[in-house]
Amino acid sequence: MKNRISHELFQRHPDNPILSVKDWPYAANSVFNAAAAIVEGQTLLLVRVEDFRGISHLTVARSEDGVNDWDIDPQPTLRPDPDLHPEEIWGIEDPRVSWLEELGLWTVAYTAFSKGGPLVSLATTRDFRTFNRLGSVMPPEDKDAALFPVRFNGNWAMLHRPVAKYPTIESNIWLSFSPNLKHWGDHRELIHARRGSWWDANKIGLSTPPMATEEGWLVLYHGVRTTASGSIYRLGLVLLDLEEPGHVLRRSEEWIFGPKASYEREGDVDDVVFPCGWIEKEGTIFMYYGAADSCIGLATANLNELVAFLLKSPQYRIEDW
Ligand code: BMA
Repeated sequence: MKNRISHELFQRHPDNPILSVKDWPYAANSVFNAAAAIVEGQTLLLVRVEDFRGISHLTVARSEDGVNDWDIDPQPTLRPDPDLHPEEIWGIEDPRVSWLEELGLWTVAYTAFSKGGPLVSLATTRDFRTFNRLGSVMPPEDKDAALFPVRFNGNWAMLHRPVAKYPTIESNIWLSFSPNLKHWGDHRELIHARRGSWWDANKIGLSTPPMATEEGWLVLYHGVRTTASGSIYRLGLVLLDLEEPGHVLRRSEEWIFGPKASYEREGDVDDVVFPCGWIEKEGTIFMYYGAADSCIGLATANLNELVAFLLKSPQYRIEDW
């Protein structure tokens, strides 16, 4: 199939990169790592924009078809606010959004770059015009967070990625719970980085928010392979139990998407595909990803194919990792 590389399950859009600084209404160094949502029938991206100081903020782009004719806010939509939130001193990055039907609210989980390192912050919004900050919810170093859209046994749930220093430096995905979105606990390690020569050895992180399917929660994550010439960011899939998200059902062995196109291979940070948002329209997944920390690509996949692929993947055994 055209634009599909080897075994990859996602197909690059022929217009890629679909958004870059050329399209931006104000000067910026790079636009990448965007959250995605369907809001009032339009595709909405909450885009990480890096300015010429190296500090990031978030700006909304809207489109009818999610591919073309983006209507981009003329000024930053959500800027870091270090006066009220000192943890945002070095910027806000990599948002993931989830719709909480019960509250009639979107949550935005984002990385606040504090003097102590990156940490997880939360905000809520109804319209992506005004935002209500809940502040920091996880201490550094922790990032790559997103909420599940529903409660489990009365508690909200969040996936996130702290960095462990013991027994070796290792980054795994954790699951935590909260009664009120602000105070989080009952932390447990959920998905482990593999070891050795695997594509997702030693460092993994959540990519997009978990998506409900009949077979379970579909989770897209990134694995970081360290090589002599830098890191390679690639993507894999996990399926979590619908009722018990702390139970991992399946995990892909092979990566399902990785940097291959020139705009993914070369940029401010080479060899990076970094999705923070995906949406589903009539059985098709639209995955929006930062490419080489410089621009935004779109790749699509059939939801049923993703789930079928995962159901053929081995069952997850925590003791293996
Ligand atoms: C990760 C995050 C992302 C970034 C990626 C590649 O650690 O900081 O924002 O896209 O590295 O540089």
